[in-house]
Amino acid sequence: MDMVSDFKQWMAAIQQRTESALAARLPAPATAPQRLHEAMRYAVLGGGKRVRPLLVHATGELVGASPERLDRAACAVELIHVYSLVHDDMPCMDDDVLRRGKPTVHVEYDQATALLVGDALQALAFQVLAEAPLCGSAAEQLDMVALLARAAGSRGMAGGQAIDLAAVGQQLDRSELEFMHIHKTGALIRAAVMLGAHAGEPLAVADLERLDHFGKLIGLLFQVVDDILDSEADTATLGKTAGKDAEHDKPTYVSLLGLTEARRYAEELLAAARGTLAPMGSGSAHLLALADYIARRSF
Ligand code: GRG
Repeated sequence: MDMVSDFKQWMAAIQQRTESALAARLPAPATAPQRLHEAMRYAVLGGGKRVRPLLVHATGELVGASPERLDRAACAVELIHVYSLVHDDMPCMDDDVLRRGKPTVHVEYDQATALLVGDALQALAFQVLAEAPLCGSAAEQLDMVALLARAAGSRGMAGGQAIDLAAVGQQLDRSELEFMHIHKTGALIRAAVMLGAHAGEPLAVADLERLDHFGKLIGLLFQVVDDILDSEADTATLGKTAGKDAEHDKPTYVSLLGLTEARRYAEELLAAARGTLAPMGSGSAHLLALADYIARRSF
């Protein structure tokens, strides 16, 4: 089988097992409080590319972690991601009505339910990470819990979101934009790589640092590509000015650098990410393929 078909098959298999692992860990819809549990399942199941779980598994494979343990780390990071999407979509933030092709949680249910769905998903993420052995020692598992907490908190994703909200209508320079995205989108992507890295055999510090740097680069890459895709979609469908988030007038890589330079920057980040993993050998094939997928995705 060629490498592209192998990767596609691997990706579909991980997406499927992530769906089952999430479905098994979410509270059953018929149990009380029924409306909250239904809404949690509505938010999490049946959608999304599952990029973060794919990263957990690809990194975990590289370090010989068991797939069942990786499922738990993958669920934890995806639950945090979905919580952030549910809250981000609310009227007090981005005020979006569609997510993953269906009405957002506050539209389908109501705002209070959406708030609680986010809260409960965040708590469930840490429960899943903490409630059974996940790696070599309890101390290392605590490190994983702390790692995810830092990535989600005010010095990670939530902090990045705060910077983003404060930037509406403002001019950000390139380093400020970078700082915001390294936190808002990048921190969780980086944490996904590092959770996978901690779930297997202990790694040499140099290899851990390599993976951490790789995670940082692809986190940024993810956002640069997201800005490029948004800009292309806006220009194609609505005839808006390329690169402007017309709804909120937020700065993006495209508005700051222009489309050509933003594309060039994405290629530069991809090459740097690939280069970082070069010393890690053939075990990193899926991780490299995921970096390519993040760079070349069309949605
Ligand atoms: C509310 C604390 C809090 C944080 C929100 C990540 C985030 C912070 C908001 C999401 C806003 C957004 C659309 C950012 C652009 C990049 C991004 C994270 C896109 C969505 O992630 P994908 O493409 O989504 O992985 P799927 O649906 O495939 O999981």
